[in-house]
Amino acid sequence: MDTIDLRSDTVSHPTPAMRAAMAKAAVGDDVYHDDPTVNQLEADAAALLGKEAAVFVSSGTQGNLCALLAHCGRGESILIGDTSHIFRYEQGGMAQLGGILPQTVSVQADGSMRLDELQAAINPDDEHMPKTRLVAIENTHNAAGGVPLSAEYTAQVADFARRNRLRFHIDGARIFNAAAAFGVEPKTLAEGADSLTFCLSKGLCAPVGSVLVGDAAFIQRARRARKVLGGSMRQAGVLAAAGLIALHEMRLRLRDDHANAQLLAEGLSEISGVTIMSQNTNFVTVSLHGQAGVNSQDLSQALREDHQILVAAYGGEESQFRLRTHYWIDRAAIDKVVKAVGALLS
Ligand code: TLP
Repeated sequence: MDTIDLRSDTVSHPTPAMRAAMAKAAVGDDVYHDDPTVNQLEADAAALLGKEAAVFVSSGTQGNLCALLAHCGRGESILIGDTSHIFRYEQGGMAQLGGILPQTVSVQADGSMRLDELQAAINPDDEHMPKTRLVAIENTHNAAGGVPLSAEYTAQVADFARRNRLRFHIDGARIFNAAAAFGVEPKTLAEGADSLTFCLSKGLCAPVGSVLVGDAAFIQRARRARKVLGGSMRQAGVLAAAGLIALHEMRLRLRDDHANAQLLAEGLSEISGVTIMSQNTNFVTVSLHGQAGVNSQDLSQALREDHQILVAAYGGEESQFRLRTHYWIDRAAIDKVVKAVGALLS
């Protein structure tokens, strides 16, 4: 990748090892459970997350929706963070397609939801109200700036769910970043959850795919949901082959991305006009203030045109932009970005 693309970790391309593995992947018809590479990916994913079974899906959005459709019925509701990806950026698929209602709870700066607020949001057993069926958390939390949620917090939510007879789902799109940040095994962050979706196609570089894990009966229901969503694939082993490399090799290097994000934040913080709003895992959120003399849209355009550097600018008066590191962003790229921003704001 010649361009330095920091808009998201979703932009990461497959590695040469992935392309080679895809070319020689053993395949079969996955709807008949005949694809050995998909079967291997699902077995390995389930083991890594400490669950009985797994299903390979096309995206994080599809994995989350399959989970909600498998856990909840029409007219039931879920407790979900007000800034969560599932609530804000998945088109309300649960309501559009499943008749499931979201009941939002505020997400705190550390990505958590307060347990007393979750408790207060549960509907009483009253025929006027949708039955609250599930609680979902997001780890790492995207809108909170990639902040990882600890195993202790996850255990508290699991306990809350058990006491209230709710199912517990984790949108773990970046669960391996959280595991790397805490230095724990991924299964530690899934303990007590009934289901978890994780993505192979973000910082892990696979071209396509996510995996949903849970117990065997749940995964059977999720497979039915995947089918009706048009998500059952045939010779998907070519994709799963890249997924296996993501799971076993790329997962183990995420700390490099976190270190690079830290370097980037440190470098940018020296530039006058720049404030680092947050730096967690592989995310850096930057705000420009008056001294910068430009807003984030202008800066992002100049970075693109003059330096082939892509960042995601947003916010009106707040004028923020976000950067995310991934496999294709090395230390030399970090230096270039810091120099380019410094030159444009000088
Ligand atoms: N997030 C994308 C955009 O959709 C915002 C990104 O660039 O970060 N859960 C979380 C926490 C996510 O961040 C995303 C993608 C998803 C689910 C959905 O995954 P996909 O894009 O595979 O459907």
